[in-house]
Amino acid sequence: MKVESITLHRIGMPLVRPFETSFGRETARDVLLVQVRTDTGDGWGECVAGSTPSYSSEYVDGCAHVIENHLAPLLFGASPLSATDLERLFAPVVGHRMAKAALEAAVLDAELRASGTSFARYLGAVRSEVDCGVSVGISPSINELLTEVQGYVDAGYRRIKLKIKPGWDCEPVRQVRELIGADVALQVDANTAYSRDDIAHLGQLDAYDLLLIEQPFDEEDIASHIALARAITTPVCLDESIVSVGVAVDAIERGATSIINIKPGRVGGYLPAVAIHDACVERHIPVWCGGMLETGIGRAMNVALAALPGFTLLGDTSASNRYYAEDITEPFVLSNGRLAVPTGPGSGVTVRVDLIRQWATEQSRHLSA
Ligand code: NPQ
Ligand code: MG
Repeated sequence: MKVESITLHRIGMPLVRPFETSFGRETARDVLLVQVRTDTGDGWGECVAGSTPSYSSEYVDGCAHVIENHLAPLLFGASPLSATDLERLFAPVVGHRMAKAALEAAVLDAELRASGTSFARYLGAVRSEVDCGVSVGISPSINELLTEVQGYVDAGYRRIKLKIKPGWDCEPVRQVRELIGADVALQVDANTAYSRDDIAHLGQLDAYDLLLIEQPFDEEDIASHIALARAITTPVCLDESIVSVGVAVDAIERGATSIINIKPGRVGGYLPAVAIHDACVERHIPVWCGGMLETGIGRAMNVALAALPGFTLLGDTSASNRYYAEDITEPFVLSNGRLAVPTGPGSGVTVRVDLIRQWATEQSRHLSA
């Protein structure tokens, strides 16, 4: 396959409700979409970076710049090309995994569409539908949080994840546990908002039968996660820290994490994501698929990934309407707490180019050799 040109589309998608985490509050999703044209047809990918470097060091303008100036030239210079070549091809560019992942997704989509293969089949899915969880933002009040959580339980979500930060942790968790009862799975995500001095405080969460506590400390601070894992009974799960197979194996072997959140964007693509999955399966570490407020493009691919055998915990693979009133593909609709894994070639979804034009926040950029 040969990549002939790349078009970068930038859109703003209004969220159905603001999404607040320990690092900020989003009211719209600023998304970079990547469309590749190859000699065998088109493919689409999505960049999961946010508009500011808050979740991680990457951000949308930075990703667009790296793609245009550093990654696209490498792609145009390589022929013939397969998605499996990309990790090596992009190796001269250090880091910038979200930018690399967006291109990888688009190349993979084009390649799989051309061969009539679905993402699910190609990645190794073993399920035709996946059980779904939902991530619930920090609320203006506990009452509003309880109303929102009840809505998700009523909608059929099988697992609730609460965003926490200092000042918004034990009491909201206690009241949500009381509301949903012992049978609904519950977990929390701090997005690095705590420090090592908070270990005793975080130990109070052990009272609420949580599935896990996700990334309480800095991305680079593996040592504090080891100390926490030794001090509390709630399992520690890393998200932001896990950027590669090497880091994943190191964190597991050192006892920093007993569960891993896999996000293809954070680790450089779907192929690195599968490699982390495989390393975790080998070490009996359960994994689950995270979410980055994806459009239907990334959502379709994530649902396929979440159907792999090691994804034994429920992901943040929610329905489209958790975030968006209208999606840029066919919407993903929850049925009995599950989403169907797409079966069509590539991602299996069709991009609504009319909506991309309507929601564009910048002129599309066309890149070619
Ligand atoms: C997480 N996601 O697991 C992330 C954090 C997150 C669903 O909880 C713009 C870009 C907004 C990236 C909001 C969920 C974001 C974002 C939240 C990432 O940590
Ligand atoms: Mg997280």
